[in-house]
Amino acid sequence: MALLTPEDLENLSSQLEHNNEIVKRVTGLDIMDLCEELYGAQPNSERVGIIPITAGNGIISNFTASLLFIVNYFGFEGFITEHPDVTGYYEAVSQGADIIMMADDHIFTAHNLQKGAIVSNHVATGIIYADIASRFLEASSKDILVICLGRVGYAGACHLAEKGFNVYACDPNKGFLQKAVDELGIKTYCSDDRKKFSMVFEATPNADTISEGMIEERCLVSTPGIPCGLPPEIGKKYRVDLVMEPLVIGVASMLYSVLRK
Ligand code: PYL
Ligand code: MG
Repeated sequence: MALLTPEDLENLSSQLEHNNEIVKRVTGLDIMDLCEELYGAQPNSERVGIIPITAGNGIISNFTASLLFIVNYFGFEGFITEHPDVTGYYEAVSQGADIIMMADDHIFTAHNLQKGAIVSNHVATGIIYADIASRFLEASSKDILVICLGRVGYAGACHLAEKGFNVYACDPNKGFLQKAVDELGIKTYCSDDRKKFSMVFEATPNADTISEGMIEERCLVSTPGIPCGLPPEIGKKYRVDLVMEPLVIGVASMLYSVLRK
């Protein structure tokens, strides 16, 4: 998994405000309302213990501070433990954390100690970015394109299939694609189909994965991907709205997701 860099997390607040305006305009809901509708739950100042983890590549300098900003923005009561790792876990639970958040290089998780609910950033991010794409008010049909079926993309495709959308997907890994066809009933998309979409959920760690042949003149692209899969010149040539930021939307989804059992 590609790791965040401190540069990715700079001016998170302005990235949040920018994306919140777009989400509100293209779906009719801001991120907070969308999370409430998606998960049927509202925060109530639950205490969230954020634990720095030194495993693997170690601490990302502004990662836990970014989580603290996000947790408090969405109406929880966050705190960062003084110590990392196991000592930090003990500290968080001792200080009455309802929810624990921590990340090594493979899994970033939120665990509600009271409800027993647990979620990974991959799943929560896939679900919410796919859900944002599917709520495009100007969509021309219920056809939606999912680009890449990794841990994030597959979770999003699963959510969209459950919501009854006509999910088309592409992935270089034919095994991933076949699994999604067999398990989710999605359709495979290939560029020579010449089919165009007004809703695209992109979940790849690559740039320029979205080509002109894929999108309608008016289109919503929703992606947690770093770097951005939408080439800037295509975004300008067509009336494309882009919802993309590195961490906030995925973390909001994690937090709301564990409010229920
Ligand atoms: C959660 C992000 C989204 C994309 N890649 C994931 C990532 O960068 N994971 C690594 C997070 C490491 C955090 C470090 C710390 O500061 O506690 N262990
Ligand atoms: Mg995000």
